[in-house]
Amino acid sequence: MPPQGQQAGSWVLYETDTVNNDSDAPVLVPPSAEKRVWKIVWRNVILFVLLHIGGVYGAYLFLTKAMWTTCLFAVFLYLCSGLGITAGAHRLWAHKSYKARLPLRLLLTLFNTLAFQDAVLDWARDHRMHHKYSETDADPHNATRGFFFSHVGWLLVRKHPEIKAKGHTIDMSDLWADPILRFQKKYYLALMPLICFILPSYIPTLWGESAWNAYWVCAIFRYVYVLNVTWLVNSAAHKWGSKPYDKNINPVETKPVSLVVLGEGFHNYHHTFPWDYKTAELGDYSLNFSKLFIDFMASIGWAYDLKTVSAEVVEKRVKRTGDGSHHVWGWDDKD
Ligand code: ST9
Ligand code: ZN
Ligand code: ZN
Repeated sequence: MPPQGQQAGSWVLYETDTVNNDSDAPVLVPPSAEKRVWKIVWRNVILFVLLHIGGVYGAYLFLTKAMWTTCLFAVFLYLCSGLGITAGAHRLWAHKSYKARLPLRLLLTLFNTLAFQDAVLDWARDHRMHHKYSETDADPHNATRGFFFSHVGWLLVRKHPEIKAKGHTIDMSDLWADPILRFQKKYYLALMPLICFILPSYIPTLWGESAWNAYWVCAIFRYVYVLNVTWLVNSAAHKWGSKPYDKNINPVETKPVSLVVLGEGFHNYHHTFPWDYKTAELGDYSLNFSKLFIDFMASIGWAYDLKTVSAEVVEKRVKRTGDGSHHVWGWDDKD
């Protein structure tokens, strides 16, 4: 049983050493794994199990039976729906790391609905909680509860009461002011099935693909794939990798994850500087397709006011809180 007042999963400063009871000095208590009640939502468990079985079947058809044009279309849908999350829900709406003109906001709303990760207004609310209360019970996918919980388990159980209790501290008025996002939320139950499942199953029939293959490959497999790579940011990118910018937090830098999530695996940087539109220090295009997309949109004037962090600020932070793995340390050695 944790000491009274301790919030499981977070570092808490105590007035006295309640563990050894022998000091009046404040102590830091590490994140604990306090037992939590899992109120399982069986409907979600069943749907996600069926969805993943369908995803495996879709992957089989992708590798063996589907036309190459259908496979190419599935990859195209992966990139579009991925951008709807990375460039849209995440960098534009949750973090306001750049601004977008109407055509881009419309395009990203379409892409976002294709990704079916719930309405932007809900996604961004959870994500703002994830940053503000990172790795505490008020973080919807609190990574201190283990890989499975942060990957998918959090979508299979009722939310921790702390999320609802602290939820009111998150200001969402900026996003509620956007009529496009209100429209998406209001009509989500009609728009999402049409854009995420029906159109991807129909379009490949225009070049002679069977609706069966199109459904399993372009709708189900593509959806399950994008879900899982997105979830890797919450699980793997909070677990395995280096911490060049802040060694005191769990999020890490991971290139393999970055590659599949279009540039979102530089997670130690992102949690340190969440307002940077690159979500990475350098934003190498090969590992950051989302940056390429936003830069292109900026070049045609659809994106503007791109926020970033100066090299000086990054370097200072690296030296103050980094784990020593950043190349800045190498430069120091040469000086
Ligand atoms: C999905 C989302 O998969 C994935 C998000 C991943 C995020 C990744 C972030 C990493 C960085 C970006 C990297 C991107 C990489 C992309 C790569 C792409 C290639 N604040 O939720 P309810 C209150 S979705 C404040 O029902 P339950 C509020 O009053 C998959 N308040 O809680 C709310 O009412 P309302 C498809 C909050 O009943 C009420 O509580 N979708 C907050 O405990 C009830 O909320 C699904 O499968 C908050 N944050 O149920 C749906 N939250 O909303 C899955 C709640 O009316 N979800 N409140 O205001 C569910 O079924 C349920 O939410 C539940 C919890 C069972 C999980
Ligand atoms: Zn995170
Ligand atoms: Zn973020």
